[in-house]
Formats: sequence, structure tokens, C-alpha cells
Amino acid sequence: MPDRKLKVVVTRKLPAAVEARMRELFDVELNADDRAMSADALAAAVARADVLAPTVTDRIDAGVLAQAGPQLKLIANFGAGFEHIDVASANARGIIVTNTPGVLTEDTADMAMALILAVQRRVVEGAKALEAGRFEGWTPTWMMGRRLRGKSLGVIGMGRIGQALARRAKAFGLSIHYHNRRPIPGHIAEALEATHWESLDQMLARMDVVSLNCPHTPGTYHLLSARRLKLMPPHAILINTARGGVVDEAALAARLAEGSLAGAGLDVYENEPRVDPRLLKMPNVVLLPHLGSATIEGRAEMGDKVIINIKAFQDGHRPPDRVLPSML
Ligand code: 8YV
Repeated sequence: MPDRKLKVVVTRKLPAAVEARMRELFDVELNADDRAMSADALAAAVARADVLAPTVTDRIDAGVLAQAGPQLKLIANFGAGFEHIDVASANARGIIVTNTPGVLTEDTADMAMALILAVQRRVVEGAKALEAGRFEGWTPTWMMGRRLRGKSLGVIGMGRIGQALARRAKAFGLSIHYHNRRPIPGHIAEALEATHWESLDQMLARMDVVSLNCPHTPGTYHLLSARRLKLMPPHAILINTARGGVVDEAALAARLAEGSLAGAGLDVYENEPRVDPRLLKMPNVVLLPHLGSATIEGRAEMGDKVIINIKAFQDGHRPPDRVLPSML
């Protein structure tokens, strides 16, 4: 590794303490005005950077990577999801890709639980009704939601975040079910009293609440297709804190509009920041602007991870959070 400081190009504004530490360690280019970079700006960045530190709002595809200079050796993503990076193309060019797993697990699980509560108990709908002057005093039948205790939760993707959500949901009295590529270790399944469903179709047909917690890979694109959404019973709700592309958003909006699904809580969308306009008008749908990991603590820890990955690389070690082809 050369003695000079690594040129690190950071594509978005990061927490101040993270940026300050990066200034100490690296020859860093920060993005003070925090505007998302265009494809041309990204291409220019990979042409001059030793390390690129992008986020979910940057599309690092084969076209951008084709512009990379030979000095670009690391893409240290600020975020856990990496579907916006063409990892295979990067690896083929000898570029390592890293992410920030583990530090946003609890925050994202909190948000999924918050969405379950919000949709099932009509929290946002009630707050909006009050703000609009529609609260005329208590009545026995107004704004009734559904009880959580005793209901079933089907988690799609039982990794770190799925398990953290399952722990929360179990404490709220939900029974835990999951669909995953592989069953989780026995001791974890036992503690959660979790049932593994080999068949996603069969699980969907029996759950009261379904939560998406899997990564967006070529294999999970539109995993919840129009056909699968139709398998969910009409009283069921869908929660998505994973990635918009895992659900056919137009088909979801259509199902909700026809009343054949009771509600949805979404933090992510297929074409962010665009949201299917039909969803915006539905009282039984709670929409958040991709806030899953948005805590002061979580974002600081994500920054630490980015720095640790770059530092390890700079010191001649293998960065700890490499994204490996087996994860795709
Ligand atoms: C991040 C996320 O804030 O880490 C992820 O995968 O979805 C978000 O919570 C975002 O990816 C930042 O790049």
C-alpha cells in the first residue's frame, strides 16, 4: 500500500463526526451540499478515487464501473443493502465491495415493529383524524383496529433483522413463522418458537402479518408478485422495511385498492423517492420515507464501519465486511 493517504470519495453528506474522522485518516472528498450524484458524476468519481464510499442512492452499475481508473480498489458502501452496486462487475475488475451489516439491525427491526403496530392499531390514521378535527369524543365503535396478541407473523428473510423483529413480535404475543433459504439454527428457532415454512406460498396463505426482511437480489426481485399477493388473506397486512423491489408495488396498490388486503406499512419503494400515487391516498397504508436505519447512533456506527473497512484495506488487511458472491 502506498504511503500517501488514500483518496476517498464520499457520495453523500455523512454524520459530522464520521466526516471529521475521515478527514483525519484519508484524502477525502466530501459532498457538502448532499445532492445525489448523477451517473456522470459517479463515473468521474470512480475515475479518480482509490476508494468510493457510496450509499443506496448511487447506482454503481457496469457502465459506471467501466469508467473506473486502475487505482479504484474498494467500494465501501454506507449501508447494509448492496443491490445498487454491480458486485460481480466490481469483483471482475479486482474491486472489493464492503457494506455495514449488524449495526442497523435493531433500528430496522424497531421500525418494522412500529409499522406493524401503526397499521394494525390505526395509529397514523387516528392521529390524522384528530389533527383534521374529526375527533368528536370517544365512541365504542370508532377507529377499531385489530389486536396483535394471538396473531401470526410470517417473516420473509430470517437473517439478523428478521430475527430481531421476531424477538420483538414474540414479546407482543405474535406466533413466529418464517421463510428463508435455509432453516435458522435450532437453538434460535426454539427460543423464538419459530416455524419454518419451506413453501412461501403456503406461509403467505396463513399469516395475519407478513414482514419482508430479505435482501434485494436477482432471486428476490418481485418475490411478492401479483400472484403471491393474491395468496394473502384479506385481513392480512404487509410490512416492508427491506427493499421496494422485493414487492410488485403496482400489484400491491391494486390489491389494497380493491380491498383484498387489509393494509400495509412501507418504508421502502420500488423507484425511490417515487411512490405509487394510489398508495399515498389510502388510510390503511402507513408510508415512511426509508427511515429504517435513521437513528443518530445507527448512522454513526454505519460510518464507523465504513471507516474500519477502508482502514483495514489501507493497512493491507482484508476488510471485515466484504460482500461475497455467495451473498447474492
Ligand atoms: C441505509 C438501508 O440508510 O443499510 C441499508 O441497506 O436500507 C438503509 O437503512 C441506506 O442503505 C444507506 O445507504
